Amino acid sequence: MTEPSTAAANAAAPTSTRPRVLSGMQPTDALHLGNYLGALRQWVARQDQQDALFCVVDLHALTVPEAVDPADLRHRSRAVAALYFACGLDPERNVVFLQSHVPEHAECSWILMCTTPLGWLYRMTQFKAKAEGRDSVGAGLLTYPVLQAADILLYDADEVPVGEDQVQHVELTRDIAIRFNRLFGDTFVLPKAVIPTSGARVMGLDDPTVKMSKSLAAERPGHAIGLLDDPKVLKKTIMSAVTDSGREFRPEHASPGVRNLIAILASLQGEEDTVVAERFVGRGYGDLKKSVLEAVLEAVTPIRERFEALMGDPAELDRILAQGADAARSRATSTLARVKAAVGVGT
Ligand code: AQP
Repeated sequence: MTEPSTAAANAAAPTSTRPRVLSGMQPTDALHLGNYLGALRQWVARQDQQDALFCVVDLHALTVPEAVDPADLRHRSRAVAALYFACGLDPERNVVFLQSHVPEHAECSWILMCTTPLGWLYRMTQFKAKAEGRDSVGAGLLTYPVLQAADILLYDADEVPVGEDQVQHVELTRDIAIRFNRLFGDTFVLPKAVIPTSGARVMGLDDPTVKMSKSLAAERPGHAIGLLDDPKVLKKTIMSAVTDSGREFRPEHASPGVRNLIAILASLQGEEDTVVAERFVGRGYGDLKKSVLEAVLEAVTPIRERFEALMGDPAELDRILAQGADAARSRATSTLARVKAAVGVGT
């Protein structure tokens, strides 16, 4: 991996005609195909057309403290960064960093927390889903979308490339910025979510009525296609995917599980769902699953190989992340100074 000198130079550049982009992932568990098709792949595809920062949002991983093993979190955060690079993000063209290395995120989040109505947070569907059935819920689970707003607003991001499940949070960020600007004068750029045309919502293979998610993958073998899963595990997961009682593919009767497999294959092959569906009319589900397996292996095998090489040189990975954090901080400090001046603190 090469020196991220351009990333640092980009960070110092005052403005750019390219859209400013910010996105990130939580290092909660192993990343899956939904994370790749919904987010990572478009980060990589557009890296020449944008001025982008990508973080590993490790502070967000603390929202369910029962699930936190400190040594494991430290390792996972680096592993997620390595996976960003293994999927093709170039540290020379993007600023890549760990959220906790830039303390301005937490400080900005506090100021935004004070202007965000509680009702807005209680309405978030992710909060409702993640709080459901728990005896006790930490305040961070409720307020983390405000930290996410700080992540985005600190970098004057115009665009936030995410999967469909995160659109509500990006809209909340926009509302938080609008409210702040109204109360304290124009301070924040208003961001918008950008979702991919395919792969924006990959569903679980064991239950196609729920989205593929890292937390469910940790509890349920067969739920997700892990980007780093062993080929044997991938085969087992994909060949056991839930379909329906039929034997062959009929588009007009396709169940959610079958439609999910078609959508995954279409997204991996860069084709329309209808075009892929046409090819499988009258063919057995086994054929469809084998094609999905082949397409998945073709996509993830080089990613896994690059990931292993990157994880084999932890000092180099840390060096790149330290440079990313410096570049991110130089932008975050100037926005935070603007925010503090607007509200009358820190001066
Ligand atoms: N199933 C999915 N299909 C398409 N995109 C998806 N993303 C997540 N699941 C799918 C996108 O991946 C990015 C990861 O964001 P995150 O790590 O902040 O968490 P998340 O959205 O809550 O993702 P997970 O995998 O479901 O994690 P857990 O289970 O930990 O909550 C986002 O851009 C997301 O839209």
